[in-house]
Amino acid sequence: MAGLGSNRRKDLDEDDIRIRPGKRGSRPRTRTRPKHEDAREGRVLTVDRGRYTCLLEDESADESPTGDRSITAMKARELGRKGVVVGDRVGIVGDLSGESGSLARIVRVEERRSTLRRTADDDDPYERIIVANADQLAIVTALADPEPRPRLIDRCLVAAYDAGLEPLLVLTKADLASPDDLLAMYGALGVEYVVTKSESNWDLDPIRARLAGKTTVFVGHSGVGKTTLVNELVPDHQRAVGHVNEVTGRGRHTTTSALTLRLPVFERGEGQGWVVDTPGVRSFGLNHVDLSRVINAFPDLAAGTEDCPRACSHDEPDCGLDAWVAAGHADPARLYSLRRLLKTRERDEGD
Ligand SMILES: Nc1nc2c(ncn2[C@@H]2O[C@H](COP(=O)(O)OP(=O)(O)OP(=O)(O)O)[C@@H](O)[C@H]2O)c(=O)[nH]1
Ligand SMILES: [Mg+2]
Ligand SMILES: [Zn+2]
Repeated sequence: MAGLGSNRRKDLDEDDIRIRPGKRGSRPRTRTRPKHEDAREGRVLTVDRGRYTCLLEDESADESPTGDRSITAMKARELGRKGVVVGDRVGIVGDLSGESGSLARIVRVEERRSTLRRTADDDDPYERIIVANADQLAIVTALADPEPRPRLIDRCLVAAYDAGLEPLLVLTKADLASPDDLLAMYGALGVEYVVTKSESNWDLDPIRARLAGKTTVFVGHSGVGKTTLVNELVPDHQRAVGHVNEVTGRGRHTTTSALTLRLPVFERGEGQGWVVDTPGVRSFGLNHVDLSRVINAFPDLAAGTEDCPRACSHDEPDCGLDAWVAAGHADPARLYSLRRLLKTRERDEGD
C-alpha cells in the first residue's frame, strides 16, 4: 500500500465501496463475505507497490493454454498483515475481467509448499520471502564479467537445502572463461549444473530439460545474465537487460522486481515449467537458516551422525563423521564440502 495517497486508496479499495450506503449496500455482509467459496485460484506473478499481478489459469487448457488471464489485484483488508509474495496461490474475488483499470481482491493465501527467504546480510533481522512454492533454485553465476564468487554460491546452496529446493548451478558466459575450476569445486556436492553462453543460436536444450515441469527461481549477482537467459527461454516476453560496468565488474541492477514467466512447452508430454527472474543480489544473508537442517541434504553423511555428540555442529573435534568417512562409508570430499557450507556464515571474503 506504500506510496498511495489515502484518497486514491479509498477509490480503489473495494472494501470501502462495499460499506458505503447505496443501491446494494444494505445486503448483509455474511452473505457476500463468508468463506469466499466463489474465489478463483490465481498465481501471483509479480508485486508492485501493493498491486499484485495474478494469473488465472485456463482450467480447460491442456497442450497449449490460450485462455489464461492476467489480472491486477490488491490484498483484501481481511488478510491483515499477512504477506502475499510472488509464487503464492491465492483466492481472488471481485472484478476478474482483467480489463485495464479493473482491480480484484485477494481474499486467501493457500498454504505454501516452500518458501525461499533471505536476509540482506547475516546481521539483518528482517527476513524477506523472495518466492513461494518454488521447486528449484537456479544459482546463476557468470564464469567471468563479473567474476564468480563461490561464497555466494555456497550461501545459495545452504538456502536451497534449508528451504527444500533442488539447487541447480547455472554457469553463464562460457564464451569468456572455462567452467572447469568451478565444476571441480562443486563436483563432490553432486549439484546438478548447466553451462550456457549467449550466441546467435543458443543451445538451450540442457537447461530446458532441467526446468521442465518445475518452478525455478533464478538468483545471482547483478549482471550475471539471469534476464538474458530468461528472455531466451521465454521469447514472447522480453525484459530489459543491463550491462556490466567495466570498472567495478558489477551489473547495474537492471531487474528491480521478481517476475514469474511460464515456459513454452517444447516437447509433448513434458510438464509445464515456470521461471522466476529476480533482481540481482549483493549477498545472501542466512540469518534465518537453521544450519542443523543442511545435513539432511546429505543422506550419505546423515546416516553417520549417530555417534555425534548432542547438538553436534558436524564441524567440531568430536563429530562422528570423521570416523564414518574414515571407515569408508562416505566420500571424504563430501564431508569437506558439507563443512565448507556449514562455515559459510562465518566466512567473510567480501562479496
Ligand atoms: N559474453 C556474454 N555476455 C552475456 C552472456 N549472458 C549475458 N551477457 C551479458 O551480461 C549483461 C548483463 O545481463 P543481464 O541479463 O541484464 O544480467 P542480470 O543477471 O539479469 O542482472 P540484474 O538484472 O541486474 O540482476 C548483458 O550485457 C548481457 O548481454 C553470455 O553468455 N556471454
Ligand atoms: Mg536481470
Ligand atoms: Zn557431527
